[in-house]
Amino acid sequence: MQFNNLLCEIDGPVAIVTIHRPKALNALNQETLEELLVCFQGLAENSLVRVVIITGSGEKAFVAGADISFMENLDVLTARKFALLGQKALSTIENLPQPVIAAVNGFALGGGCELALACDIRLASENAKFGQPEVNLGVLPGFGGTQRLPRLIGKGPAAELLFTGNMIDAAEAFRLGLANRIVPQDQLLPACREMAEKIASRGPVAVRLCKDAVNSGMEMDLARACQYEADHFALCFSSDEQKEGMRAFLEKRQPKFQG
Ligand code: DAK
Repeated sequence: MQFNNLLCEIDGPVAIVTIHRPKALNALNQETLEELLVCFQGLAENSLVRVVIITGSGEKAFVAGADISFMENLDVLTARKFALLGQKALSTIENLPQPVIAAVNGFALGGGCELALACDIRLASENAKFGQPEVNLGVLPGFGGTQRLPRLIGKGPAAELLFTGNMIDAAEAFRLGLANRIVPQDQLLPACREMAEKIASRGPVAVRLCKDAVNSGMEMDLARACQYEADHFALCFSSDEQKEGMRAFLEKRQPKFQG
């Protein structure tokens, strides 16, 4: 797939999507969001891709936010259209059948932090900085940040970040549960790739069902969510994957999953 603001490489079972607008610290304008949407819609249909990593170009920024020069002169209707486009792109990433790992390699601010929040797992470089500075610009987050951040780190810590617009470093993001892990900058992509390859080696149907159970279950009460999990668990027994996984364990060998 060829894009103006994205690079998408597929290497075996892992796809790496790089947002590439280095002059604007990879800020998200309309074209970049449209490309992200098309790119992830394509990856959703590619059954050979088992895990996706998303990162930003360069060593300074993951994504420094929605593009402020693009947003400055939006009117009410185009602002709403822009917010809906961003939300659609991010919900396509969140609901991608395959797991998505954010390699947060620098500033993840505003729409950039919201993009990282739409991913399943976030690994941060030591120089990463997270924040929702929209209130400094006289707006609130428009790509789901007011909803995903409290769900991930809890209402109080999310409210503090959202209302103050404070930027936090990788250590604080890790303490809050916003980053799963911190790694040196030069180890970030290798660490993401290692995690991606480990996930890709597991039962692909089980991983997809697991992701759906986590995401869908978070929106249900516990009883319904456990029922949903039980239905997904039962579904695994219709697959060759379950037979191969359990047979391999009993035969004391590594499973060979076909997907
Ligand atoms: N948009 C556009 N350009 C940006 C940018 C951004 N978000 N962030 C940085 N740049 C550009 C800078 O303008 C600069 O361009 P030139 O001057 O070289 O042409 C270049 O990237 C390098 O940036 P700096 O010179 O500022 O670099 P520094 O190292 O000094 O500072 C920084 C790095 C990340 C701390 C700083 O650039 C910064 O504060 N950037 C803005 C961060 C920010 O406020 N992000 C949140 C954006 S607001 C909604 C839809 C969406 C949203 C809200 C509502 N609706 C439609 C309702 C989402 C909003 C946001 O994400």
